[in-house]
Amino acid sequence: DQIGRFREGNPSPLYLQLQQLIRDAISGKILSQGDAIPPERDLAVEYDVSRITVRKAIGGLVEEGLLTRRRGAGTFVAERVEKSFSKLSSFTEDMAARGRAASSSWIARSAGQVTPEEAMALGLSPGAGVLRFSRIRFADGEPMALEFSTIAGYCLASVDAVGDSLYTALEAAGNRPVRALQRLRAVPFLGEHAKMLGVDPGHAGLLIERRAFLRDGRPAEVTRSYYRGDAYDFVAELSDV
Ligand code: 16G
Repeated sequence: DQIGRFREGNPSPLYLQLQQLIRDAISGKILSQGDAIPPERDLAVEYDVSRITVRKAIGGLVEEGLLTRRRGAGTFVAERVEKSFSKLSSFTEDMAARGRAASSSWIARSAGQVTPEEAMALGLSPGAGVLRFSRIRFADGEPMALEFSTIAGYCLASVDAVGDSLYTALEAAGNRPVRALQRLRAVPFLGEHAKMLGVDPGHAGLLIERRAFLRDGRPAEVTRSYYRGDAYDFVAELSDV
């Protein structure tokens, strides 16, 4: 049996225990993205629980986005990250919300003077100080995105203030952005970028440029994020009121 067993004497409800076993199996790579979850009735028999319990467990994980249902085919470990296009969240938070561990590796980081292009993007004056961060972003060790960030110098004390999460560092400095503009564009991954993400040259990517601002309206960030096209769904809620 792939998924593990109930722990004896565990007082929490069975459906939650079953959810935990499935989560553990996914984080322990016993179940991988795209793998099928055994049919409801098999799980019910195997764990000696009702089908209602199994349905509730699976339903909850589907709602969380950890599992997906494919009509007529069954339930699978979700392969894509669904990311809100309207929420000002960070990569680390997006991954945590899906039970995945975010990490980064640095390509480069430096402090310097704003370039003309950055000055235009951020609305900063020539000569203003900025911090630059280039990173590969991972989810559970799997490369998901490349990010190139320029942060206005007044937001952070130094490049060393940033560990794995830029927004955590900005928040700690009292300078987490509260508003942003984003632009999304389709791009192929080529050359070095494809290599860093471990995809074939020409692989589909999504470039999102975010310009983010502090509560007082001053610019904080301009970031170009290159997300793997096969790993992301961008979702937004639209209304006409
Ligand atoms: C997201 C943001 C990016 C931000 C980063 C901070 C998008 C399109 N981009 O990737 O602008 O710099 O999160 O993440 O959402 P961190 O706090 O994990 O470093």
